[in-house]
Amino acid sequence: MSRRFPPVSLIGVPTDVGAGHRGASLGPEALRIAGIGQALAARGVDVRDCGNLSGPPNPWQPPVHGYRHLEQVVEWNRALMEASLRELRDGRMPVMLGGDHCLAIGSITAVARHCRDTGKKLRVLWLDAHADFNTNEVTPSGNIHGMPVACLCGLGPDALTRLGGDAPVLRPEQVRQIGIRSVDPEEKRLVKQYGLDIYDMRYIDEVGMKAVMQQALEGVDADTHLHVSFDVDFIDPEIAPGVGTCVPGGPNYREAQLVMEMIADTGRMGSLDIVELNPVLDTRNQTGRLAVDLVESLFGKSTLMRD
Ligand code: B3U
Ligand code: MN
Ligand code: MN
Repeated sequence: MSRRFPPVSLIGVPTDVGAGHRGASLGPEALRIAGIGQALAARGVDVRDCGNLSGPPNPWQPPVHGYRHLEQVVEWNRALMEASLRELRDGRMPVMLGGDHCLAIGSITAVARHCRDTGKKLRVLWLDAHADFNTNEVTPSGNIHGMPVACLCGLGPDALTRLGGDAPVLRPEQVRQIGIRSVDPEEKRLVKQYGLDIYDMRYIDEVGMKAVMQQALEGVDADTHLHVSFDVDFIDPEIAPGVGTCVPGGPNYREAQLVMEMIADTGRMGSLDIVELNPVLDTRNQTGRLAVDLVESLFGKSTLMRD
């Protein structure tokens, strides 16, 4: 068994209630078919597949007060928070197979509670094309997958901001966002107001991914729990077309690999979300297979002979 990584629990969360396209609900199965369990086991990681959580169907209704499917989003997130917390308390690393990105509210609320109980410092790496910092007042869509970072920072409905009891779950300075290239006009104002640390594509172009990751990981030490929230639309859609909201100009294969390798090198990743994979929009599970390939790098598979 791998000495570097704790045992892993795969938690499937087959829902797209927070998204603007149907299909992310099929993400968990696409990741399994792409071999996520076997790939981690081959790296020497002790893997348990907990199967899929269950929750309400997607009613496919328009937004109410700026939120689409709030009740269903709360229900799925509550189930995920409880499942993640169980695995964390059992000494295991929850790897959430999403599902859309609204689910990060549940996974990260669980991680934050666990960090509070164990005295660890929490750092969140948000790999995404989007800042996901909308509120019901400024959202262009009402889709809650565009709001999880705001909710975790205390901006949102009580049912989501207080899922675990206390709010806010996160202070903005605990979050680093990487790969961002689509921020809505009012959302831009909010991220500036809250002082979010955003490494957007322009900055990545200017200084390079290595420097970006060194900065994003600065201060991560033995007392840090690193949560990685990996929205698959982070990667350039030329190589990762299987997502609902493609934004051109993302990290290429090598840049994405470097991100994962540098996270693995810290040895501090304690939890992971893999979200927004939409097999309905994919070609022959190309994006699912790429996501698994990148997750292997997160678990220490280096392209060079460094292990
Ligand atoms: N910012 C837009 C689009 C979006 C956010 N996250 C995704 N898409 N995947 C919104 O609807 O909030
Ligand atoms: Mn996202
Ligand atoms: Mn996104």
